[in-house]
Amino acid sequence: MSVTKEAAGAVTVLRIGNGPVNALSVGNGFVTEIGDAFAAAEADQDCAAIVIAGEGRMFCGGADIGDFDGDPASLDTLRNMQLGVENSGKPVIMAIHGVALGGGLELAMAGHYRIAQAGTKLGMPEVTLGLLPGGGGTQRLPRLTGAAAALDMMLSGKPVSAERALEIGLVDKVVEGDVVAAALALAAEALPPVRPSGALPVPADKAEAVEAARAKLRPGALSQAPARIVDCVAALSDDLASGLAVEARLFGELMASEASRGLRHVFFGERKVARIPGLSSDVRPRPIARVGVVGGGLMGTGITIALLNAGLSVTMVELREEALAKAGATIAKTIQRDVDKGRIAQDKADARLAAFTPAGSLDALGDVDLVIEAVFEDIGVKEEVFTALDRITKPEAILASNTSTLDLDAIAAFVSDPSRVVGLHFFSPANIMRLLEVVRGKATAPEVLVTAMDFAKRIGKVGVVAGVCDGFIGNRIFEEYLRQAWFLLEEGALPQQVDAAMEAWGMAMGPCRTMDLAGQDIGWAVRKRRAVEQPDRPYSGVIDRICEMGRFGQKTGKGIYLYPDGRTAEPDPEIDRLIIEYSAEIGLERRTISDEEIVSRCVLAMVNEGAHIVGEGIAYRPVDVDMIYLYGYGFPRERGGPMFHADVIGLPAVLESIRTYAAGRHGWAWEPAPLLVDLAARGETFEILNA
Ligand code: T1G
Repeated sequence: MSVTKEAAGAVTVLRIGNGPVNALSVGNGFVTEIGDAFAAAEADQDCAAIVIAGEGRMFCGGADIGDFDGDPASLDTLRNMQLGVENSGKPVIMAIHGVALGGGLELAMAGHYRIAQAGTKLGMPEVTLGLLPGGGGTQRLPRLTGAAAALDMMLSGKPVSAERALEIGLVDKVVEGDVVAAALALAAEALPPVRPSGALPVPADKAEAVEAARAKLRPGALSQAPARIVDCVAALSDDLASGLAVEARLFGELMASEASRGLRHVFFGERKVARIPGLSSDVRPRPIARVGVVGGGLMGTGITIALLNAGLSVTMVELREEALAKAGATIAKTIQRDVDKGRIAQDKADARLAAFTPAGSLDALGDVDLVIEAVFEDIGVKEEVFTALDRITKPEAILASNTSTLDLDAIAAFVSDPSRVVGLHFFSPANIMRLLEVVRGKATAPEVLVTAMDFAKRIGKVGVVAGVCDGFIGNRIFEEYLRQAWFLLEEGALPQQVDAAMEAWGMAMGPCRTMDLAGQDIGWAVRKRRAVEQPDRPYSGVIDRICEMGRFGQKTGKGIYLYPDGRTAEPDPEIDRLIIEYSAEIGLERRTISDEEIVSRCVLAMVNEGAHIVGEGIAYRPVDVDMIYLYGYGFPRERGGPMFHADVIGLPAVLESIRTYAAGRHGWAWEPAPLLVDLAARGETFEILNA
């Protein structure tokens, strides 16, 4: 952590440095150090102007998110430092490069002038953390850019380019070269007058922009940050201090909110899961340049697109000529769609397509660094493929299976050196879903695991390590969630009630609709297999009755719901009747089931299975379970994940509910996880295991 001072003639250059993103940490004294260095420069008779710049690769990535679990007043230190900058009697020029985000952009706006290096990103991502810009951003940004542009930045959380920042008045100049030199040149030209952003007038479009933004707010949203941001802009007046006071108060409310605590947990969580406990940092990833994908079906195609989008060279092997041609056409069409939608330029699309090589034989994979197998979920087919790959590929090539239901250790045994086998379980659609379960087999070498995790980050996925068990982490939990959903149907709920309750609670999609989308036949296959492997853990038979009718969901036009237009789910009275008749058939008197019970049983089923999984060492930490459920199963980010949510409820209360269910119908499904029992008894939380 440092603030270095350099005199350039009559200009003092302060460079701020604090870790990888120059986070404006109050806790470690960094903000105070900036304030002290600034005050010294201002008092320096030989100093006529002050330039502030960031050390390393960026100006500043924001306030320190870790500071927010403490006292909200800690931000006053940051606010006061920024006011000191803004009220300086000497002109202050901000030299911005890399990124200026959140509190970092607020610091830049406390300056009198802003010069940005071309390529810089400037943004207000606080809303993604369930917060609002609490360091004066809601009061200064609209004054610089107008209320509409400011609200767009603060409500979307998306950064703007340096050029866009120039257009809207957020920066005064964009330069190609050294941004500090440009700032010094500005100061040398003609000493610019001080120009406090906070002294600028309230933007003329305030009322109209606030009204338009309010109209777009979602009243039932789990995070109230968007609404509070609009409130702060509505509070803009000629009295800057009163607006800042409203902002500080509302920031404190949001900081304490469950939604923000959940979102901040996710921010750190998605980075924490990248760390493999107990692995020496000198285990380095192998270089991966050329990848082979085996299988041109839905998954193989999606995986190939994801890899091409990440700039990798991919050879797809599909033995069936027609399927290979179809996959190639889908790949080309998908990449071209990104051009048509303005997401990428044509030359980038052409480069991606040029990196794709279709092949009809596994012999084409002789020089790849990694193979990802995505063939039919049958152990015999896997054996054929891996036996051939063992013969054809380089000894140092990593062999990965995308299997979601088969035993990875059994697959690894088909290879003479099983240490090079790992699981890369993608989620469909593989080019869209960010989750990647990295399955470590008994024999998987540490270097292979590290390479797989590095590869996940490189292709823009959230990689989470899972041990080998039936369903790894995500699907194993998902099956307990579905088990409760199907029991609820036979006990008295109907599909639309179960889905509506879960979606009102925050799930992106209810269980019935989800399985109609994924394919009821896939769930049916799992239940058939488990009926043999785990006969003492039956599911409700009601869902199988629907499958026996050939109603596999959206892809067959009918599932639990009807899909008259092929996409929109409509309740089907015939299925409602089938469910009611099924209850009678098994002699079960249906009862009215509350939405609260639906949510409680579905969510606590996830929590309990997650606790089993962590306790068994299949997941390293509870936060790994959280990230899997957020990025693979549509769990609401504002609730942080199943395990984080259990901590919010309190583990003793969670255990009490589970014990109540364990004493009830199908209580065998509610065997409390030993880890949960232990933590609850000690008054501890899952969080303590995330360190
Ligand atoms: N606070 C604390 N730690 C942070 C941080 C932050 N703002 N930003 C990054 N880190 C850590 C991160 O956890 C990781 O740690 C390391 O830095 C590298 O991060 C008052 C209230 C800036 C685009 O939301 O978007 O200001 O895992 O791997 O890929 O109004 O970090 O190595 O231990 O992500 O190069 C607003 C959050 C905060 C921006 C760089 N700012 N950060 O990406 O590195 S709230 C943000 C990012 C606020 C004010 C409000 C990205 C990045 P570790 P990284 P990167």
